[in-house]
Amino acid sequence: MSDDFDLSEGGVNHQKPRGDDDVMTTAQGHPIADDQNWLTAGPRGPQLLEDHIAREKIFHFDHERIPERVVHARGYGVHGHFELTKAIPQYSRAKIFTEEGVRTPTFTRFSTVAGNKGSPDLARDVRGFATKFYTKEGNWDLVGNNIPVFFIQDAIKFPDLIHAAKPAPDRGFPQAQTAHDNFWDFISLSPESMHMVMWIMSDRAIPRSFRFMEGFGVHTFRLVNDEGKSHFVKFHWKPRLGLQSVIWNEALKVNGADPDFHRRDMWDAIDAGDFPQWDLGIQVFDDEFAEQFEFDVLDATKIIPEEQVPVEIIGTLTLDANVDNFFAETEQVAFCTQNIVPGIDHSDDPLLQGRNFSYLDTQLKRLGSPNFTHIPINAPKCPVRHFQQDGHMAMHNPKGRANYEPNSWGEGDGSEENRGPRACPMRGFESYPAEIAGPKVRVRSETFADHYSQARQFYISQTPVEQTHMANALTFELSKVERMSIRKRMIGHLRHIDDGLAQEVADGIGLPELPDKVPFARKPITDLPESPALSILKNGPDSFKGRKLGIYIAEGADANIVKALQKAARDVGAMVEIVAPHVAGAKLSDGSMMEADEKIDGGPSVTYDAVAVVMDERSAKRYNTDKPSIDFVNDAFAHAKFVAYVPGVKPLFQTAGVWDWMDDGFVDISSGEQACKTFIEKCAKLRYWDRESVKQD
Ligand code: HDE
Repeated sequence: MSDDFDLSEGGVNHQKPRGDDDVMTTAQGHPIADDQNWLTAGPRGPQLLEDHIAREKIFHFDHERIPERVVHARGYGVHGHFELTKAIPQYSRAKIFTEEGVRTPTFTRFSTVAGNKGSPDLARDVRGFATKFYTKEGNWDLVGNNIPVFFIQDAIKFPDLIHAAKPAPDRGFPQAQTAHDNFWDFISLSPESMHMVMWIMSDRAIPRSFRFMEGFGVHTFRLVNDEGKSHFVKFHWKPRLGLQSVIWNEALKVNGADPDFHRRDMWDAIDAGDFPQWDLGIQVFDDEFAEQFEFDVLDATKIIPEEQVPVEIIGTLTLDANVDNFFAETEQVAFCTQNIVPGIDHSDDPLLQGRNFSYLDTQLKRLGSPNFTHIPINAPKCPVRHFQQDGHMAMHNPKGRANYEPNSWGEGDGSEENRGPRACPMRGFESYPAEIAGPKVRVRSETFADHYSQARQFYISQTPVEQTHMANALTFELSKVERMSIRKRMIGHLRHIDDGLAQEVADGIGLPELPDKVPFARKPITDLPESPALSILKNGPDSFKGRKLGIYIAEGADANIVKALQKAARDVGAMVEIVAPHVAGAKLSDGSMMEADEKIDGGPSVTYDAVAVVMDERSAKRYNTDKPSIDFVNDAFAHAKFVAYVPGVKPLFQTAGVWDWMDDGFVDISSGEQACKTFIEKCAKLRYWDRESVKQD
């Protein structure tokens, strides 16, 4: 205590250094004697400008902020590595794709799009999934999303889309939400958005964790091999832990209970050594396939169903280290879609081409200097040699006299100077010499004109539970839209996708009759087959691994049961947290004290994948009027979670209104170890969906 507390006369706490190593200095290295009092003229007199120490401290503080990203401002980055498991020299000459078993260091940043830097994690939104690969041939940035299509087909529309989605300019709200007039006005006037709208109205837009999401490069790219032959490619990230999302009502509550839910989840998993992994998959196809495919492969509002071109797994990404410093790494990382390496190339997708301009440009604005590649998180981990120099914050200008080419330094004329680097046609990047021809025009290609067929395909590929969630989401969003004309126009689009869905949403918002269909540019194809790969529930995990169980205990809880349940969950690789009426914990039946991770108010059931309530009747009676305790049980029921219990909890479950409604999603674990195991096995399904009233045919 005395070490930490050294009060001076004014009550200021002056802590002393422990040795020479922790003497505080200014940014200029001057040792500081007193960092708590500004130099003044007399103890109560005015402050003196002369105080260079105080002024430096305040000066630096005043300039701590940099502009947040104009989109994807809210994000979380982690380090990792990519390991190639299957070389593909037949497709690409890139070393990262040819050297099997080699580990390439990576930095991945997950994000939401619309919200500002401080917005809550569970907004209904697309998630960014951007990975920087520090390859031997320079940085390759795969700047993707967790949804494989996009709202618009041409980059020139991006500012409009984002303006419409962000808070309205007059009132400055709503924050991190699409449920407002401007967004749906824009969308309902942009038929090309309809496929993406299906995805963002699905549970894909409210993932349970970054760890349980897929990632997609979205655009069609090119792979180019040693002989200069090109194939088209789409990139996919497949989470080893399977897919999982939350329910909308749950998302709303998580945002209140823990706005950092996603970043905390990632931090905790990595901190615990439970490293999330994704397999990198490629869909490779040639010109011939592109020619005969129903849609244009350059149109970023379309997918190529996995059933049509299978995803080939070629490597694994492992995220294994949290950042040391959020600002230095996560905030300063600068992804650029134009960062590609020899063997990978762009396609003519007009969304991708616009992005290639935007990302470099935005880094200058945000990081303030063309030397942003000198910041360690952005610096390649391979040799960098060029004649670029100077500019703000230049950290390593090229050495020597030669700063131009061609030059004749070091050419055997006795000059000792280093002549600097030279371009290398053998190893260097070469653009694929695609044939291009045609007039210079401002038109959208006719081949981009089908806006509904794949939207429908996505919808029909979902399970009834997921379809209901989509109808509910559309109803929620359109109910927040004030103008009736926008609501109707939207339903006019839905009618091209699925009349049943349109009807459900119309009923949901209370429209007496279905509005007319909006005109289409091209007649939708209505017989595209279902694609099971598009459903989350058809691609969930088969284990409770990586998930989190919350056990609510109170005084008198059966010690054997609590411990058996903890063990059963940990045995399958799940995390367990103890919740109790007091954060100090609760005294169990055997007299031992079990510490709590959360007090009940801070550990609501929405923050867990499954819950258990273990308390004796006396405690259950004591807490059966306690609102957070009632919500814990009630929400777990409403969100279709698996719930373990012991008979003593009856008084609490009764006031929570679930006792008479207990279904197969409830498991009595009072008989001990085996019952606990059975419960955890059941939890592998993640939710007991039968509890939700599903759509009847
Ligand atoms: Fe971005 N996008 N974007 N975007 N985007 C940015 O770059 C842009 C698009 C994506 O974690 C910005 O560094 C345009 C599609 C991610 O740091 C900016 C267009 C996809 C991230 C930008 C798009 C994305 C960004 C803002 C229309 C999925 C976060 C800050 C053509 C394939 C990266 C920044 C991170 C960030 C522009 C559309 C993904 C302004 C013009 C499609 C994951 O450059």
